[in-house]
Amino acid sequence: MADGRFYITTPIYYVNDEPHIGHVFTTTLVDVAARAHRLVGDEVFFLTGTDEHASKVSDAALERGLSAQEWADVNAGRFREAFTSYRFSNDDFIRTTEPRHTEKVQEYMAALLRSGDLYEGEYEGWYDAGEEEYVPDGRARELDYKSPISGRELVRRKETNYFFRLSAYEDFLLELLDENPRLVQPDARRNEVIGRIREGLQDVPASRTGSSDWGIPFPGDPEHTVYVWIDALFNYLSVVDTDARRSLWPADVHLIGKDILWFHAVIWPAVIAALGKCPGYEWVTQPGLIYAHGFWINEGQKMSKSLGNFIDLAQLDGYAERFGLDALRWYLVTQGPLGANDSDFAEARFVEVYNADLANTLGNCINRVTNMTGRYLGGSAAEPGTHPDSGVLERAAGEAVARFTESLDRFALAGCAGAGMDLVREVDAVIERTRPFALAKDEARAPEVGAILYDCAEALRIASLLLWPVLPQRTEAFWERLGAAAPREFGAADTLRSQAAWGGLAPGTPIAKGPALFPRHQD
Ligand code: ME8
Repeated sequence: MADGRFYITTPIYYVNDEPHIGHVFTTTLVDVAARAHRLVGDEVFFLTGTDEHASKVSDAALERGLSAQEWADVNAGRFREAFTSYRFSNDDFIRTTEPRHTEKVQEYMAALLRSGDLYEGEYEGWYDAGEEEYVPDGRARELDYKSPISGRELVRRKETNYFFRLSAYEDFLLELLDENPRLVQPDARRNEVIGRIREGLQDVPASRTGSSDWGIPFPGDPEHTVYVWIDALFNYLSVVDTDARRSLWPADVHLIGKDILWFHAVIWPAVIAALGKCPGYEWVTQPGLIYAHGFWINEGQKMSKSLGNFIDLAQLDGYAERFGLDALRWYLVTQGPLGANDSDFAEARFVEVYNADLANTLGNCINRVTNMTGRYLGGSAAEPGTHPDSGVLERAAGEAVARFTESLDRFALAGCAGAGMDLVREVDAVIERTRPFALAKDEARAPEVGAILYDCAEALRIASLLLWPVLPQRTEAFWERLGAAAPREFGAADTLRSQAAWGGLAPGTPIAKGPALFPRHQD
């Protein structure tokens, strides 16, 4: 990021089923971060995609009488379509069945075999079939031999496999985490990871054998396929391991859910370190941040396949139709489990937040300012000038921009959104204090009215820039009313710094009234 490049990833999602709120949530957060970084002028690369070689994919295909590839194609198509309809701004979409990925994975595995970090051996342990992972013995006992995710019994399994020498990386990982306190966030997650590493690391399987040949053939031993988790993690690397993209490495942010923290905060850094020691891969260095968010629950209940209560695309689309896509994004980002805790997705809360923030604050403030500009100023921005609250909004806008960039640096996306919305609240406060609607009755005070409304419109212009990453559609509609180019059309020189400079709104600019951007929702 220091070099103005910003590479951010979502997990790649399993294609045993269609997308649900969890997938939309993580991808929305990454979309917001990607847009925010583009806004501050970074060259952004936003990667998402699908993880296809899991046995739950081939099992689900079998149940439907399809080949694993056919079923993967169906669901990868659903993910792609959904992500297009949600207007995510991803720069690439990787499917792990694509040759650009499978060929690279074979090269990485071959290099790790040569270095000795992969070896053939026998393994017996407690296996969580749904999650496709072995659970260390001590942890399996703590979990009462049940999967923490699905609740199903862990099974005792024995196999001859290739293994990754994770145990050799215990000290390395503890040092890495110690020297880079921001590598794994939030802190609660970081502490959890450190605690578990201290309990001791076992080597982990890197290949599988069995009835199904669904997977990437293991180099030199086609009886084996590459273990799906190693295959999947490598997507972050394979996609940018080309002459044109290699300079994007390392990823600045891997955003994930707390369910897959271990793979990203322990196995992945160890694999990176192992590969980085291999000739030709010295450039493969550690990521900037591995950020694990919490989970959504549904109306107070944990979501699970067995309960059949996942908030699915049909429900999310329903919210987007009733309230707009931006409103759904706003709810996900401002009310979602961005930190270590879980959040409840509840319809009543959605409506409450929509009305409070979007209808009564942002939408209403834009209405007030554009209506008053129409009524008192003939519909265009007046000259700036002095009034009793002069300087208040200019200062507030400067502070909001600073808070936005500072929040972005900490990956505090709700803070970025809050910076924009608090500036809108400041505009409301100035209107309440200065009362332009009352001053307008006295013709002698017309310049003051013009000056107040200039400040209000200018602050709203800047607030809408700060809100753009979360509310791209409606803020662009507002910008168009101000006759300004939308942020998506910004050139390289039009970054937040230049565009948010106070005074960007030229006097005389027509400020069109328009339909309510966020109509109040009545039950
Ligand atoms: O784990 N709340 O894929 P996956 C919030 N393929 N986010 C949720 C969620 C919830 N209730 N449920 C799921 C995999 N997620 C692997 C990843 S990466 C190299 C391989 C989100 O389809 C969250 O981001 O099970 C979680 O990490 C991800 O979906 C898991 O998606």
